[in-house]
Amino acid sequence: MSAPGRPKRESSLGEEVAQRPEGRPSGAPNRPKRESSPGEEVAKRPEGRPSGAPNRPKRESSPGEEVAKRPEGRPSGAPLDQEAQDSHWMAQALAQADTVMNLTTPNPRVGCVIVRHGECLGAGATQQAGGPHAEIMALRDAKARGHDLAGSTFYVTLEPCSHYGRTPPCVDAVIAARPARVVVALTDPNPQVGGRGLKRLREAGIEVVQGVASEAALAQNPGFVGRMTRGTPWLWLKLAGSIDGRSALHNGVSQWITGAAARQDGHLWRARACAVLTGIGTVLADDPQLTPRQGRILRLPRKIVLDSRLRLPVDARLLDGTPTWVFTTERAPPRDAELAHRHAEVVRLPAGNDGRLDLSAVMRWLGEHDINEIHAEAGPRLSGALLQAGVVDELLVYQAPLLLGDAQPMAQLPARDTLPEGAAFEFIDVGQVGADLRLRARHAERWSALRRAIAV
Ligand code: AOF
Ligand code: ZN
Repeated sequence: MSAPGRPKRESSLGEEVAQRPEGRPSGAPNRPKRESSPGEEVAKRPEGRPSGAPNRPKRESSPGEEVAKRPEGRPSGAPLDQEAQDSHWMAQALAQADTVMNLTTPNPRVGCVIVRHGECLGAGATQQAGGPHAEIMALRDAKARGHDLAGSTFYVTLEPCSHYGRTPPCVDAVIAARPARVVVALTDPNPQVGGRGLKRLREAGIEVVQGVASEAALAQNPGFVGRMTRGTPWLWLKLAGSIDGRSALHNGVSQWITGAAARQDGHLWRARACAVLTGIGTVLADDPQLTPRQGRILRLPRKIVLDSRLRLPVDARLLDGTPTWVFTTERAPPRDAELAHRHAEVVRLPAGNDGRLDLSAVMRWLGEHDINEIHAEAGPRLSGALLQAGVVDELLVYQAPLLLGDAQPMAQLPARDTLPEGAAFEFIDVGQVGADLRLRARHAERWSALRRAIAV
């Protein structure tokens, strides 16, 4: 936050940039006052998960948050039947996965707990790609505590893998521990696994239960499941503006529309994504860094710039050594070598009919290059184009309690003569962040398609 008397200007992406003449001092009248320090508020949140605003609630289950409060061990009160026990312990496994939301890409976030007679014997979550999977971490934890695991139950949020990837098959290690049961939330949509892990367990005489808390597990890994089943990443589009949906005044001035807490919350979402995507218009106007600067930064997301004429300046602030892809068309000038020096790889794709980048082709390319989740944060034109191209899976919208009147929209979309049939998006989380609202809405059809693809 800027010190009094040293105003900073906020870029349209909510980043502070060097002061420019039009910058309004931070104490300006229409800058809402925060009741608590947003920094503190964010710091209190559990690890790395884009968070929980105070009055968060609603329709999407947020397993990590709920179970984090529960003590480990036998569920309290009357003895639970098998189904209730399974959902209790699967919630613990989901909470494990929640701790690695910002770590595992391109692998899914998976959690595992090993239980016997109501006692947790070991727990773990997937590590960085190339590192151990959740089951191996839980096995190591149980071993370190001296437990023999014969007759135990493994709760895993994804089917144990059966293939040699960067690591050996988890299913062999699980079978070797001689559990009586393995309970999984999702089957693995990776065609190299695809049910073979569960088959191996059954063949070894282990009881297998599948489909426990599968929707919550899918919500932790929409990108991995999307990439494996439809070939493209899961993309959320961050928008910020006023309650009348405006992102800047008619003259382009946009600073301090949403407050510091909302901007910090936006950074938590950057930290979670595999890549942060923006357009060249925003880079030229605001020179953003596109780095996450809040939450547990366990690895840096890649950066992606959509730049059909390859105008990206070599001294752009976002070129800070983080691997970057610059998507352009085949006709763009040959600047590949100078950008390569700045760790930016130029990716040339055929232009669409309008001479611009074909956004669906960009998404397919990213899916082929192991990108699970994209945080898109751009100006009204690219935001509108992403929506028009039908590549937006989720909206992450911050709205300040201001009305800006006839001004720039959050997303530039063509006028319509009729109302669209049925709402494309459905709210999954609505809450307040500082003085602003945060709305999350998921594209209903794209979510249903994901659920169908993995039989949830
Ligand atoms: C599991 N447990 O915790 C995860 C699994 O290259 P590797 O060896 O790391 O394998 C990656 C694949 O393993 C990934 O594509 C997915 O199918 C599965 N992820 N499996 O048993 C885990 N993260
Ligand atoms: Zn595995």
